[in-house]
Amino acid sequence: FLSRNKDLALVAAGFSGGQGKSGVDAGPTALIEAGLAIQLRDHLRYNVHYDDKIHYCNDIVPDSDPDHRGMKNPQATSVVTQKLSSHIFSHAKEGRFVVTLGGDHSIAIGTISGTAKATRERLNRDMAVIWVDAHADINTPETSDSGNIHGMPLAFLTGLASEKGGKPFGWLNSEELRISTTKLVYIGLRDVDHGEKRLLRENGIAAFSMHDVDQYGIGKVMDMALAWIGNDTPIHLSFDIDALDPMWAPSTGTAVRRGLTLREGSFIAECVHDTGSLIAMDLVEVNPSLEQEGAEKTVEAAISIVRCALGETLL
Ligand code: HAR
Ligand code: MN
Ligand code: MN
Ligand code: MN
Repeated sequence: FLSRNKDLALVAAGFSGGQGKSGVDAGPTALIEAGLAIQLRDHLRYNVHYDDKIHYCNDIVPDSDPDHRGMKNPQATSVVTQKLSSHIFSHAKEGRFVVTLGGDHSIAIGTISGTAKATRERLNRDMAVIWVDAHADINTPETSDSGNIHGMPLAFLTGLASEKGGKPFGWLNSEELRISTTKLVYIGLRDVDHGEKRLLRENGIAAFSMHDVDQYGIGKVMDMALAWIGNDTPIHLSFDIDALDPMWAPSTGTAVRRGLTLREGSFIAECVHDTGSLIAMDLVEVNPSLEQEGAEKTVEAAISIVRCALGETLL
């Protein structure tokens, strides 16, 4: 359904309200300034739709945003992700491959709900999500210690943390915006909270931790991950740069040691491209203001992950 699709929408989602550190809103600008859009056009020969705007940033947030169920910035994050969701949907329903640059990982609430809905409308299929991250990002507001929504997107997207209509994330109640826990696969986990471990176990969610990467090697892990998803299932890849070891990606808000090498991260992206089923990707949590002497390295790593997911290194 997608092979040889060369129409690509590039969306810059510079939002930082899903966590507490400023600077991650400048992630998209750093990636664009380092030449990402030009490389996708001239080198990888995509027909890139990019409106030269950093969308949905911190400028549309409400004046007053009291905590709700322990969540910080609930209204801002809701407004931003809901706008992002319909923007992503409008690109994806035209059959464009959508690349979204974050921003913190809360933006995946918008990107994944948008592509899930478009995939249902356009292909009449349920989409799978490959979540590459040091963290599981599946806390409910009640299991979260931090209240940071970037640690919760998958709880909202799977319905594990649903809200009543009228509440900040009540807009996600529509089934067409959600994904099934059976179609979610993790790779790279190494910093998972207690409540999250229980959610993964109780819902039988497929998760390949760094321990599994060491035990089986990244090649076998990708075979198993893709076998779980099955052939001909549309895939949304959500790649948190903190999945990589801080040696490769130091400029990120919650760096965790013992991570993927740049080569392993690139291999994941290549394998997903190689399925021919990739319909969208997010590249999130690049924060150029942290560990500034490593910012360039982090940006380069992020760009090379995107390029690999778009087929650069395959012969
Ligand atoms: N699990 C922790 C929390 O919920 C940390 C979340 C993580 N940070 C991220 N997301 N960068 O992957 O607060
Ligand atoms: Mn656009
Ligand atoms: Mn994340
Ligand atoms: Mn993370």
